[in-house]
Amino acid sequence: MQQSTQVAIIGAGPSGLLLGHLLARAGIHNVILERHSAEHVLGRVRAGILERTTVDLLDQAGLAERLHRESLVHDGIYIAFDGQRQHIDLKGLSGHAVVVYGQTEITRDLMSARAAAGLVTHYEASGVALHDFQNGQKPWLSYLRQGKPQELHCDFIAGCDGFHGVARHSVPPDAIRTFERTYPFGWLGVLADTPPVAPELVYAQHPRGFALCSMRSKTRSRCYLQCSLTDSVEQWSDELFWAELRSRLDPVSAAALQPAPSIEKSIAPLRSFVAEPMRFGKLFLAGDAAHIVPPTGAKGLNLAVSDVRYLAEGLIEHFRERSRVGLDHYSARALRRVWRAERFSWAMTRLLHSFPDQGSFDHKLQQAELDYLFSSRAAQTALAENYVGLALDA
Ligand code: FAS
Ligand code: PHB
Repeated sequence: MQQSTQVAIIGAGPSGLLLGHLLARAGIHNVILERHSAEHVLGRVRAGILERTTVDLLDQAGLAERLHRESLVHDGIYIAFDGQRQHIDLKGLSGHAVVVYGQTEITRDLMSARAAAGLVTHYEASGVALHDFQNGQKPWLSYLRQGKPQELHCDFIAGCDGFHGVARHSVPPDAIRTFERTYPFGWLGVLADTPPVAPELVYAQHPRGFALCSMRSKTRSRCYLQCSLTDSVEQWSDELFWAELRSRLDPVSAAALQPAPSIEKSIAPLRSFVAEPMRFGKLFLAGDAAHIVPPTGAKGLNLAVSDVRYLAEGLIEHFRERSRVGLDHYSARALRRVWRAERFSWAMTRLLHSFPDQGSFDHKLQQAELDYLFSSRAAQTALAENYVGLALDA
């Protein structure tokens, strides 16, 4: 069966759903092809911290009503090391706070808005393939739905299909450059109905490894441990997880820890990755399809949102004013923000994790950097302004 639309979006994660919402509000027809079911997409537990620019965009798009009802506003974070817990006053230093609201909830809000608007999302669309996006012809997608071949003809394709998606992998190798750094460890994450150990997030640097105590509400915690890449979830009982977390925290946080049964437990590898450019003829990449950051800086989801903002602006300008300017500048504009977030996420990861090949000199450098951070308002201000999110087009 053949369908037509103005923008064909691959992926119903935050990037694809938000782009579809912004385009529809501007009267631009779009169809999303998602390889999994909506339940599967919602079942992935991921990000939790929103920058002010992300909340502003969700507000402008009429998507933030439940967010404002249910989210938590945090004016700071804690960094624990060497048996102490120090506070970084994000709001006092940068003028901005961050918002705690799980990616799952944003995805749920976006799915509800799309369904309410009667917009088309084909879930469980398999075998998506991209055609004619670079040869000046009209691009189109082929895919299978319930085993039956389908075609989706369009003016543009948005690759919002994540790191392992098909869009980036459809670009001829000589047309794309990739930059990558992998890390010799992963993050073991646990979601549990237990009160957070502190009123704000606690990032802990410890010789046994990094730990993070985040949250989804005042009664639900999301905690992480740096773990080996060879670890499996099965090796980590709840008891072992909570005992190891307690051993890596400062005494005040450790004393507040209340172990509880895990609701979700998963291991994610860490990676820094950027593909350049983010446009290939009529194909545009956005979000994890184009870049990945280690989650230490809480940037992944927020970067996806700023990509989508820029891409939506360019597409709306194209369809409304027949102007190419926004689309021609999309890649360079997005990549400037991407690389600043890549730098910050790498720096936070290097500062707070134990690297297996790290010698005693590197360890002393880490300690000296933390010591300097907590003796310098300038250093804390630099961390704060990056953590809350740099101004758009700064
Ligand atoms: P996504 O990967 O979320 O969505 C892509 C969608 O495309 C998926 O639904 C996928 O099923 C679909 N898709 C893929 N291939 C397809 C195909 N061939 N055909 C059709 N559909 C296809 N960020 C943070 O800020 N903090 C965190 O703590 C954090 N933790 C993370 C943990 C994990 C395990 C991962 C993988 C990421 C994490 N991130 C975190 C980053 C994450 O939140 C991403 O930045 C965010 O999901 C980006 O959204 P999308 O670009 O929509 O990509
Ligand atoms: C989360 O709540 O999942 C979270 C928070 C901050 C991070 C990473 C993950 O840096």
